[in-house]
Amino acid sequence: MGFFSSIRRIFGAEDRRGAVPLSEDGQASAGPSGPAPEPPHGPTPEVASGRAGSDAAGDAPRPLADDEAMLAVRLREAEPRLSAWLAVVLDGVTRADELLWRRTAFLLRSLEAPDQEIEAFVQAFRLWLEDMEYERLDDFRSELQYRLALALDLEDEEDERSRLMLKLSEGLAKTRERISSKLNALFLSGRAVDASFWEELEEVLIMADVGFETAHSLTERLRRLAMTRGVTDASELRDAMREVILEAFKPVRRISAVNPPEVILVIGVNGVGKTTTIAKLCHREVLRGRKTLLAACDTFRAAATEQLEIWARRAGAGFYAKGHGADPAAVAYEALDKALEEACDTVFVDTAGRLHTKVNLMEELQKVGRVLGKRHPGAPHRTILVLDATTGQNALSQVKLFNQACGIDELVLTKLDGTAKGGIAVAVAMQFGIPISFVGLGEKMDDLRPFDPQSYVSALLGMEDQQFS
Ligand SMILES: Nc1nc2c(ncn2[C@@H]2O[C@H](COP(=O)(O)OP(=O)(O)OP(=O)(O)O)[C@@H](O)[C@H]2O)c(=O)[nH]1
Ligand SMILES: [Mg+2]
Repeated sequence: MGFFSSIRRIFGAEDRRGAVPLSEDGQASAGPSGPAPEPPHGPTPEVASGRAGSDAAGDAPRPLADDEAMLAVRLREAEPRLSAWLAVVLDGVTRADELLWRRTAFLLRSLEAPDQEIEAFVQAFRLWLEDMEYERLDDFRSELQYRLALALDLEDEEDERSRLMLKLSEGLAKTRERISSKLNALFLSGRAVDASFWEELEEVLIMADVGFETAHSLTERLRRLAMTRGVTDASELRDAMREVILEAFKPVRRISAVNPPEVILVIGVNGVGKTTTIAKLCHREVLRGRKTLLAACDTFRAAATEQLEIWARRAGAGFYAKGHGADPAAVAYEALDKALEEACDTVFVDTAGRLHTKVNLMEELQKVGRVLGKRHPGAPHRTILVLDATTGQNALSQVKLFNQACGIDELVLTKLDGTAKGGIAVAVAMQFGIPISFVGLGEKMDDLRPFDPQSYVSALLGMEDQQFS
């Protein structure tokens, strides 16, 4: 079981309008630290009703310290969003110290999280900060919010979506810079939709690296749409353009009933970010309370095993390796032995980077896949190809050849933060119809986010003002 089972119930209930589910008297015994609380004063919104005490450990209520009583009032008055609650409880916190632990525990107690789980959350975060050697709040605030959002199952909330939008928008700034002034000039009110319009549009799309074929096909689709709708003014095509690009993205299909562990094979060319992506995905799994194991099937690079082991330790996951030079398929088989024995929920299989054009290396990958399936029927349940967004059009041939060899279920697009050519996502989506599940927007653990086509297209085309104001 993961963190905050009770909170998930609260947020998962029909009443999601609710403000902070602060309980006036439902406080359980003391959290990890801090003074004994007393019930807060002031008006209590409907949230207190019916929930008070439902998940408390049953110990006698403690009085709230003065500052906590004040914080409780401010929490109740704050907008019911995680970032607003954090702004309240982190007021005055500047670094990783006792005040931070006290305030984090206080927030979670206010949300009626069970004491034991609060303690575990705080302890895990504390260890992680020590390990990462982060001290200043600015360095880890985003990670704290990310962990809370995952643990509380709030990732789909508007709050988290706008954080993703912001990140994507920052990440795609370079691409947008290249194309947005041109797009603005194109979709100008009063501009005629004529041959030069279509020509320019195709050029702008090519500049964003959607590729020649995709640019052409997008332009054609938009042209047909303009004709059907009888559009003559370019400004009316801006939203239609968005629609046309969005059609390219297929939703990610999730297999609902797998026999655990779910095995995820991660493949791609050298240096695209496979191991980092596994670390980030593993981090998400662990935060969701899933027992996870990392299998070090990159036996080619001496440092690869060590790199993965460090990530496993940081994330709190299990780890299996045989060392440099071992047969990757044998490592995969034995890692599954261990995962089955230890009743793991999820296994990530890291593989060595390889050129998609090297037949013998692609065969090695196929063998890993076969062996996984032999040990655990149905495995690998998901095969993820990691693509580096900065590589541009070469990504297309990588998708093609890896897909032929292994059958790809999902794509993860990394390094979108550093590219002036973010349009590659459109190209791969349109040409292969393979869903993009996550995007990498930096090197930190919380820099991997579920791919949201709407936010992506808005950020790419510089339309966030219209969409998210
Ligand atoms: N800016 C940025 N850097 C990233 C991202 N993902 C990974 N990286 C960096 O890319 C580099 C390579 O990452 P790895 O995870 O080692 O790549 P790999 O595919 O496992 O590499 P090989 O195992 O050698 O094939 C590292 O420096 C990562 O920090 C991302 O989303 N954004
Ligand atoms: Mg690697």
